[in-house]
Formats: sequence, structure tokens, C-alpha cells
Amino acid sequence: MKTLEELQETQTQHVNDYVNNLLETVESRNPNELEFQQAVKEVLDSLVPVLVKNPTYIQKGVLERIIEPERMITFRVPWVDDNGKVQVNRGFRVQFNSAIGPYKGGIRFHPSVNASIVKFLGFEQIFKNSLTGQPIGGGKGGSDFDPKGKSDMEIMRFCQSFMTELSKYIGPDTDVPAGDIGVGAREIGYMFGQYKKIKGAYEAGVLTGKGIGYGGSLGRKEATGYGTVYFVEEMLKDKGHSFDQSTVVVSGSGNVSIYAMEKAMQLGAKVVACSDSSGYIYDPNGINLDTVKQLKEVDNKRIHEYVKEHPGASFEIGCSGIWSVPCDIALPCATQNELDKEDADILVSNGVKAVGEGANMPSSQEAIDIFLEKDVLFAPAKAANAGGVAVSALEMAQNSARIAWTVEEVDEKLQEIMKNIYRKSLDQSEAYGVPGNFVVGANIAGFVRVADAMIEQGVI
Ligand code: NDP
Ligand code: 2IT
Repeated sequence: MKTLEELQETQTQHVNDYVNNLLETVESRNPNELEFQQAVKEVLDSLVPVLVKNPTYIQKGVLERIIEPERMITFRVPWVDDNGKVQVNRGFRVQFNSAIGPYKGGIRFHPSVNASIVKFLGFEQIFKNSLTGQPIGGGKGGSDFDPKGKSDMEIMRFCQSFMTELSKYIGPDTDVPAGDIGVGAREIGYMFGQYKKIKGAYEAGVLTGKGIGYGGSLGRKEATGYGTVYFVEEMLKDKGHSFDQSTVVVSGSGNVSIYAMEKAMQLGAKVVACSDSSGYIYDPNGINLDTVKQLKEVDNKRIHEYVKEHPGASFEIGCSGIWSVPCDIALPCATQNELDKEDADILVSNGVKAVGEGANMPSSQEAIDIFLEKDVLFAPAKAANAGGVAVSALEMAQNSARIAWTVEEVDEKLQEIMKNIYRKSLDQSEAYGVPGNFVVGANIAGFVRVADAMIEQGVI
């Protein structure tokens, strides 16, 4: 007769085979979609223990359903540039999972956007949104439109054309987009205006990240970056560390990056480097955030301009070099796969204590493996950057109630939400025998809520 241990081992082997089979299906059904395959693999691999313990999830076909979007919309976005020339871009919206609420997730404008990018982001969003505890499903959208170098009127015409088509598929109770790379308050404003014109109704909750004067929430702009730092601070606190007196490196210089730097500085850290897609700046005296904000939020300039105002700082071409800057805490806040195995090795050899992902899937799987192996505190994206979408859900709540909370009220709720996400992820990592592995903990905590809802709602 087999011992209990042997039986458990056989069971784990069965579940591993089942997961590997599913991953093969994902690969053959979504060929060439490497980012999507990467995101699914990370989640499914970490769900093995929960599937062994609760075979119902397998019996009810939850996994087969959760890896297939409920709907994927692809559309033409024609617009006229300032020279009168017709341009055509491709628009996407993936409505991935609505088990716990309307689809919710940002819109990205970047030349690299394709089906794989949108689907990886939409898939991640399911679990991230679940972790927030808010009633929001998973979705994502975007276009291969490149906002760089476009005039304000070109941006407006593009946003209007994009929304003319997207408006058929979204609404405050069906699908609620927001910003992401290349989409901030200006773009949300143009899209909201076009949606309102088409619908002939003021449906404030159809988009989040709106301007404060017409239904936006105070604190939404800061929420992702602040939330990332709140999560990492919790993680550090448990180990007797903190941001205070730490040296921090933050990649990117966009929305997430700027407010991650701001909160880290408020907590007493010295941020010495940040970047854009052309390269990174290193300022041994500590980055002057006012200069970065002026360059990026106001003047739309490249990051190397920083050095003109701060001669003590230097600029290096190429963005991945930023990880060779010695630091205690690294916050990748730019884009997917911006931190690979070699970067992880360098960070570890320079003594990094913690890595917090402000961007979505910024670390490659090999990089994550190194951090976990070397006991670097690692905060994975879907837990660490969930503060943005969490405050988006608070914006929806305010819109429904036709009220506006103060910035203090929103920030207090954000801190509470980030602490809850930290606690849930830690509890699950402990329950499944990998204490402090927040990749496993966050994936399981995010999954269970959605999976249970899917089972309760039947096979749909
Ligand atoms: P922004 O457009 O405001 O900023 C993006 C920053 O990343 C810029 O500095 C940009 O440089 C840099 N960047 C973008 N693409 C690349 C690339 N391919 N290579 C190198 N650098 C690049 O976007 P956000 O700050 O909103 O988003 C950053 C990340 O955070 C993304 O992964 C996004 O999905 C994620 N995120 C965003 C949330 C939000 O609320 N906005 C919420 C949760 C996650 P350049 O200007 O030169 O292109
Ligand atoms: O990746 C993300 O969570 C976002 N871009 C924010 C989504 C949202 O709906 O606020």
C-alpha cells in the first residue's frame, strides 16, 4: 500500500501533467503570443498546490475557462494626421473575465501593442483586480498607435476614432477602461468626451482616471506608484527594514514611476536613478523630482534633459543599464520584461534587499527565480501595482454615489487595500508551504476568489 506521502506525490504529478497539458493548449492555440504564454505559465505553475488540495477547480473546468478570454475585440482605427494624410492603426479590447464584476483594466497606446500584449495584460488583470477585494473583472485594451511626436490635435482625433468603435462594447456596468502606457488624463478626457457625445448621456463611471473636475477621483494619479511603495514598505517592515535611509532605483519616468519615487522620497529614501526608453539618469545627490515632473508631465521631453539642470548627474544611453546602479530597493516601473536574468544577477551582487514591480510583468521568469533563490524580498506586479486599479474601483464607487471623497479619504483606503493584499498574499504563501513567496501567494489569493465565483455561476 502507498503511504500518504506517496499518494500526495502521485497526485501532484497528475496535477503537474494536467497543467503542462493546458500550457501546451495555450501555446498551440495562441502561437507566437509569447508574453501571453509567459503570463499564463507563471500563474498556472504556481496554482499546482491549490489544485492538488481542491480538485473541484479541475473537475469544474475552471482552468480551461479562465485561460480563454470571454471576448476579444479587434478593430480598425482610422484618423487624419496634421498633413491631411489618412493613418490607420489597430485597436484592441480583451474582455477576459467578468466573474466578480464588470471588465476593468487600462488602455495602452504604444507601437509594441498587439494581441499578445493585450491578452497578457488582461490575464494578469483578472487576478490583480480580485486581490484588491473590489468588484471588478479583468480586461485590457490598446492600440499600436505611437503618441510620441504627435500634436495635441492628432492625439485628440486618434482618441475620438478609437472611442467611436470602442463605445459599442463598454459601459459603466459592462467594461470600464482606464489609462496605461501612453494614456493619461488627457487621452481619457478626449475618449470620455467622444463616448458622451455618442451615447448622449453622462455615464461618468464608464472610464476611470478622469480629470478631477468631471468625475475623476482625487488620488488616482498617484495610486499605482504610492501603492507599490506601500506594499514594499509592508514587506520590508516584516523583516525589520524600511524605505527610510535606503537607496532606491526606479525605472521609467512616467505615471507609475514618478509617484513611486515621490512616495519613496516621502518615506525617507534617496532615489538615485530613473529612465525612459532612451536611457537612464544617475544622480548621486538624489533625483530632483520637480525637474522630472516638469520634463515628463509638462514639457514632454526626454530624460537626458535632466542633466542640463543638474550637472552633478549623468545620463547613460540604453535603459537596461539602470540595474547596474547599486541600490537597496529596485522598483521596475516601465514595461514588461525590462529586467532579465543578467540584470537580476547584477542587482543581487550589488546587495539589493527588495524588488517591487510597479510595471506589469517587468521581470522575466529567470530574473524572478534568481530573486526568490537569493532571498531577495520580491513583490510581484499583480500584488504590488494593484493600487491603481483599486483606486479606479473607488472612482467608480464615487461616480455611482455621485459623491467625491477627499484625497486623505482615498489615500487611507488605498493604504488599507495594499495592506490587505500584502496580508492575503503572505497568508496564502504560508498556507501552501512557501512563506514569503508572494508570487505563489498572490496568484493563489487572486485565483481562489474568481474561481469560486465561476463555479457558483455555472458553466458560462
Ligand atoms: P507611462 O506611459 O506614463 O510611462 C511609461 C514609462 O516607461 C516611460 O518612462 C516610458 O519611456 C517607459 N517605457 C515604456 N515602454 C518602454 C519600453 N518598451 N522600453 C523602455 N521603456 C519604456 O506609463 P505608466 O507609468 O502608466 O505605466 C508603466 C507600467 O506600469 C506599465 O507596465 C503599465 O502597464 C503599468 N501599470 C500602470 C498603471 C497605471 O495606473 N498607469 C497601473 C498598474 C500598472 P518613454 O517615454 O521613452 O516611452
Ligand atoms: O495595469 C493596470 O492595473 C492599469 N493600467 C490600471 C487599470 C485601471 O483600470 O485603473
